[in-house]
Amino acid sequence: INESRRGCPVAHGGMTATGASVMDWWPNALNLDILHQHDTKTNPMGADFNYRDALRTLDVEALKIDVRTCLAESVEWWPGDWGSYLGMMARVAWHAAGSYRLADGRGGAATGNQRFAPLNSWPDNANTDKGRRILWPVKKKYGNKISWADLMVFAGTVAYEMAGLKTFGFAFGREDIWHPEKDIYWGSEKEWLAPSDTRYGAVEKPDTLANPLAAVQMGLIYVNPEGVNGTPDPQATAAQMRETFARMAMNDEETVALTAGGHTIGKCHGGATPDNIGPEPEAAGLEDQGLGWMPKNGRGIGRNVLAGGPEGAWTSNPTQWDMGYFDMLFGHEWELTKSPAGAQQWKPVEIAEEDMPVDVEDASIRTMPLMTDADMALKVDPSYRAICERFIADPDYFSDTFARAWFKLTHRDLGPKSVYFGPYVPSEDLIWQDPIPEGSTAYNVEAVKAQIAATGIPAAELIATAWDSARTFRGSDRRGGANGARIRLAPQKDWAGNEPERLARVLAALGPIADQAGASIADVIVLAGNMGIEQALKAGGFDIPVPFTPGRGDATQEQTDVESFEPLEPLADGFRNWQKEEYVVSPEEMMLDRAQLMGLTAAEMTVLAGGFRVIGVNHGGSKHGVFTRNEGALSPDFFDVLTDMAYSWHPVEGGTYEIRNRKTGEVAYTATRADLVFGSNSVLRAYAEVYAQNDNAEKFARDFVAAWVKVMDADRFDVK
Ligand code: HEB
Repeated sequence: INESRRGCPVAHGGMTATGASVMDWWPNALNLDILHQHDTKTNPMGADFNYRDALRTLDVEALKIDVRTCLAESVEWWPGDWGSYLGMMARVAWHAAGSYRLADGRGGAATGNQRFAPLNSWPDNANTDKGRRILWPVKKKYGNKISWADLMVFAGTVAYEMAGLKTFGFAFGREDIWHPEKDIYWGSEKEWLAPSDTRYGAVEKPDTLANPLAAVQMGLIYVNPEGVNGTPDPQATAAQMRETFARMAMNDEETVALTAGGHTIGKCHGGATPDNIGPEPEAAGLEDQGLGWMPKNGRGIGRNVLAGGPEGAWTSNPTQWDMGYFDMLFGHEWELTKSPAGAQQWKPVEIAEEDMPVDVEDASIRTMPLMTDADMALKVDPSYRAICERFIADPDYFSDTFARAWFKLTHRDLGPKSVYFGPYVPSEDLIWQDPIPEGSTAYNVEAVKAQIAATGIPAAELIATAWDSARTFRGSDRRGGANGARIRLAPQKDWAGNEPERLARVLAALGPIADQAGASIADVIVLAGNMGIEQALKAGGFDIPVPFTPGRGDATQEQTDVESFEPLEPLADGFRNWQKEEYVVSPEEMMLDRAQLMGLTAAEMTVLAGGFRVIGVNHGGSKHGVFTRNEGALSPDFFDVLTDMAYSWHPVEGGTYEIRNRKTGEVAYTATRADLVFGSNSVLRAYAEVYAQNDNAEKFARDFVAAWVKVMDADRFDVK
């Protein structure tokens, strides 16, 4: 046998299950893969496909009728509870949306990521796979005109409508991804549903939950229904709920409305023992064809389904939107019991026969209702209880609060109103949408430029102001960015990263120019930044225009939910070579994270950082990484020096570095980790070499301008 072929008859590229990845060998190397997700090669629709255009051809009313029919017609392979799929689809949508967290804007319903690992296989998502499979005929019929992401949320919303809720509205516009996301940190545990202890500083103090996480355990959407670490204690569960829901910007009232309203329809499925079900989808056999949790030993459908563990419905009429949840919770005393699957849950001490929900398969059989520990929390926690009492006294208020909270839950991560599509989009502006009034394009750009020039503000200050205004953008939930000019409002105007004193000075000069021209200050900030770049280009000997797209609007302080903007504060900005404090995460990792949120590629991150250094836009005027004798002019000098073997590199106290002349030992420059990573990481170094090459100076300048413009326009969904 040919030695090289022994052991394996095929090429190794296909052996995905064996061998260690590069990251496994060198776990401390920066993993730049997060910048290169959702590439055209993974997207079967091709570069020309535009989901918004496809939506324009969608017959929304016909789709709605088909979804309603689909939800009302029970299929044999997975019969609907009480003959329909209302509860199931509502949970599919809620679990899609509920993975969102405010801290980094990641997670949520806007990408259809529930189709992929890890979410498709999270223990808490058990049987959402059946929900999507039940929707498949509808997806197949409407094809490219409706994404999975939209369809799942739409189906959940239609489910509540079918139950009798007056919904607040619905917007289409979620575009599917085609492979699992690589940028979302779900926790460091290696075991599903591992106890919460490692994600908290102290489990009994919910606010010590590690950022950016929102869920209390690996593989859960939110809190553990059986209690903190599985031990029932509604007051302790309430504390975790409060923190967990706050991490997706839900207050107490929204939390109560969502939980009570959520559980007004549907049921828990604990009607079998765990040994009856097979592995989750990612671990299941080929014969399971992408489905998981399949019944293995005996009946596992209808009343014998197992999903989470607890068993039973919350209300007497679990397919109807009504006040039944509160009737049940407050009309009875509750005691601990266990489901057939062995899960902790609460049951009424006493209940009249006619108040018991009927069996999902046989309406002549009455079954025991349940409350999970999280439901009991609504009754036990004083604040939650007061909110329940208000809802009980005013059912219309409850319905409206739920409908609004459901809309927020399912649209929170979709982005600004300008991306909403379809006939059901509510006209009312909501504070969490970060509303921005429409801006003008009818002003004389050249005249404004002349006035900006007349202020005499140095280019670096104009660039820094524009950059700081734009850099808050995060593609994860499409919040932040230069549009709206919220940099001049609380809380942003006072953020240390924005150099408040310089910011106030620049804004004081630009504000009147905007007013006078009828332009938004948001536009003028960006235009001024562009002029700064043009000046640096010129000083570097380049004659390259910096394209400008007018039309941004100016938000007011009243249109700004100060608290919800706090997570957008930059704690570090590798591009301006700054960090607020020392963190456990390295400066280069923080730069990588920011670049991913801004939608930059690794090459764009490289060219921007290297260009910024020599223009001299470091925070506080620091000289780290300013590898040039000609500060202010755009040049590839940063990359020149970085790749020049005439120097050697030395760590010094305070976590910075000296770049010394190898022969004389003289210190030529100083640097941070956010500088030297471009020479040390093998992939970034490859890009640094491209920009250091003698033949690429012009390319460097053009790539720099393109990356700059990309950041300035990242949030312009109104013109995309
Ligand atoms: Fe819920 C279901 C828990 C919230 C909606 N939940 C359910 C269950 C559980 C729970 C355990 C069962 C599952 C099965 O299937 O088995 N939740 C819970 C918790 C929480 C919640 C713990 C936190 C507090 N939910 C919620 C919300 C919502 C909901 C927020 C909405 C809005 N859920 C729901 C529904 C259901 C459930 C609809 C039903 C499903 C069916 O039917 O299938």
